[in-house]
Amino acid sequence: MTPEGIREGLGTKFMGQEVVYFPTVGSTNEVAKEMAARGAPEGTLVIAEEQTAGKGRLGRHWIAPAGTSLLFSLLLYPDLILEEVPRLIMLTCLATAEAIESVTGLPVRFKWPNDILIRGRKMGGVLTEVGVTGERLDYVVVGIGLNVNWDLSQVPELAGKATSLSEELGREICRLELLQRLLRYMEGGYLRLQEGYLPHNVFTSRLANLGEKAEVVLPRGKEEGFVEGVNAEGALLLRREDGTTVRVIMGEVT
Ligand code: BT5
Repeated sequence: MTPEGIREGLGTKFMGQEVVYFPTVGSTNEVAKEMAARGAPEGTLVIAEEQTAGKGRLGRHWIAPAGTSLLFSLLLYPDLILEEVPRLIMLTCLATAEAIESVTGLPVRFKWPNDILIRGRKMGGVLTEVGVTGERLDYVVVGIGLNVNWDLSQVPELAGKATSLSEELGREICRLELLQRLLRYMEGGYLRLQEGYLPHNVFTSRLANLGEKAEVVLPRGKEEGFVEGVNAEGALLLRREDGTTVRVIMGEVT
């Protein structure tokens, strides 16, 4: 993958038209945030073959050997308020799912709020970071990590929980094709989002545990209930045994 190769035949207006490429970098999200501070254009793509400090949420790490994955961040300046950012996370998951399905035919499901699953195993994740001044949203960095061509059963801490496209398909796939499709879906969805499109119903329809019982670990305590869906604000809706519904804004589904 090269910046020229990524742009060639991409056909987007802005998504991925500016490419910042690294063989190795700490974290593409960190670079994208620096690019925001320098006023880089909307849709700037920061992509790396390898990250030495790949980030997950809440201080967790993202693991990927060099050249095996898609590891990238998109810099966006959406016309949204901070509370609406979960829409962009859901939209990103949907664009990713559509791109994966169109290239591989594999069914993609989600685990709220940001996991991309194939046959119940984590194949990718989304990490969104924002820049704010007071109430104003200055920028959003959307980071995406996708396991494409590598065997995760080799990693003891992920074995049985994670998977890749090559593991599921039994053959390697073209990362460039997947990336370009994802950028196209992402641009289309992003433009619709700016016009007021709400992605939560489609996102809900792809939840792996929809209608099932789930336990969610909250910042304080935990909640248990049947997964009813995700609302427009991106909160997970759980129906408790007593029939009441609780909205979970932050938590980990176990
Ligand atoms: C995520 O976090 O799932 C968001 C991951 C985002 C990574 C991208 S790569 C490009 C961009 N630049 C960055 O620095 N980050 C973004 P979270 O939900 O917190 O999940 C992290 C957890 O997933 C870890 O604690 C591991 O248990 C597990 N994990 C780590 N690497 C994995 C992998 N390659 N595949 C599946 N699971 C993994």
